[in-house]
Amino acid sequence: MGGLLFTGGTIVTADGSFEADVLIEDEKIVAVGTDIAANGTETVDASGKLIMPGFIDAHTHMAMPFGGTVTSDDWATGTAAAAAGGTTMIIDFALQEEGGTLAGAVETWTEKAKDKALIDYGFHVAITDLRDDVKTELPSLAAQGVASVKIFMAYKGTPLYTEDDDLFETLQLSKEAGVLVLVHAENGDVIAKLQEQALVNGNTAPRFHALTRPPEVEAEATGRAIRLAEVAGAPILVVHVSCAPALEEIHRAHERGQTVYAETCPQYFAFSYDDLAREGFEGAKYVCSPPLRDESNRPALWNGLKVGDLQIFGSDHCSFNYRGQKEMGADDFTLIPNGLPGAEERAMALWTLGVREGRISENQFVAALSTNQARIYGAYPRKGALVPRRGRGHRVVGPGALDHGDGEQPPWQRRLHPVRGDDVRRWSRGGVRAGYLVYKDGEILGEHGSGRFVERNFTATRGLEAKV
Ligand code: DUC
Ligand code: ZN
Ligand code: ZN
Repeated sequence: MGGLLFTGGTIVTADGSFEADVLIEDEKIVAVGTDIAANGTETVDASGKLIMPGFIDAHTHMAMPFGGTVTSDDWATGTAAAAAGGTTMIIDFALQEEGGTLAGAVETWTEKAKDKALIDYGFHVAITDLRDDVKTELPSLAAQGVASVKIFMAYKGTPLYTEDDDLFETLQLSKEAGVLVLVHAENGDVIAKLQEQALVNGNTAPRFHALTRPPEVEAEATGRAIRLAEVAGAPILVVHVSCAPALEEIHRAHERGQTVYAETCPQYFAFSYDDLAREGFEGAKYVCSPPLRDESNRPALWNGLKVGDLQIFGSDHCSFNYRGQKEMGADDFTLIPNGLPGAEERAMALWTLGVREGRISENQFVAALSTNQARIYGAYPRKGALVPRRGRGHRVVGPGALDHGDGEQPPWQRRLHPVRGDDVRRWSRGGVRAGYLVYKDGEILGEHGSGRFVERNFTATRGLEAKV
């Protein structure tokens, strides 16, 4: 395969920024330096552009059955959206089916992904039924390169919901197996009770989604999960942290020296409870869990990203159409499928609201979108770094231009997104995966099915307890 030489760009890594050329050959970065000779290699003029490691989005839900329907992006449209946002690898949630095994979940998700993925991918398995045979099976995940599992403390009354005893045992078993446990931390019992009371009182509008999931139920579950991990002596990762009280629990754990990783997402910075409370049924577009919060939470979340209490920024891409899907909850907010897209908008949102506003540095931006994701999820340095490497293994690089145009809505953008038309869209000019361009100037150039499964593990690069 021919190479690619990027010239004249500024390399931005998690540690610093510097001027350099980048040469990619045979799917690997072979040189980063100045005045690299082209020798006939296809050259991309990256003057005035920033070159960053390909972004990793470790929080997506493609073609996932949820809330009585299936997310509207499959692995073709969803990975195209991610590629357009500079992302070159996703880690998606493979759901264990009722009565099914963990291997079955990986198999089902592999079928969904393999002919459609445009970029590289991995899986976390969402454990929904910790039977005895599943406990025995869990350690085999690490050997398959699936180094993380997820537990839902919310969604009582659905197969996702998990009680504390199973969460605790999952933490114990995962620690032994070298698997990281992710938690969706909201108190499912309290939410179910508040929802029941809201409906009895005729409170059916979308905004009651937030009013029945107040910040305290997220904070309580976050603190509980962290303490259970402490008892188990296991690391833990809290996904989609949305509010200051939950972040306080994480900060306290860090002060105690506990290994707690935490993610936040673009929707908690771009939108607020006011969007959920829009006129009529418009608020349904903004229903996700944890819900959108009051803007007063934002300074704490920015500070969390800045000081490292929040190490990663994932999209929680979980798209549903307004017509026919969000509308399922027209008379009852509890039936509105939970989720917003964001795989494409994630980096733009963090750049526009974070770096451009001086809240975080461009290096912290790269850390949250790429390097920390690779480190925490066991893919570093094959992913998340811009360094020359010997030997086999493919490398990624995603050059992004800071100018962003308007343009027509590209075909993969048919999903509903509240920021459509906003000035944060379409900023990434090109994305490279396995040494060739998958996306350039609004066009998808890669082939569906060319994305590869990336095995992740913690033994090669660091212990689970290592600091990011
Ligand atoms: N939250 C969402 O908004 N959608 C999918 C699952 C989740 O936890
Ligand atoms: Zn979740
Ligand atoms: Zn999610």
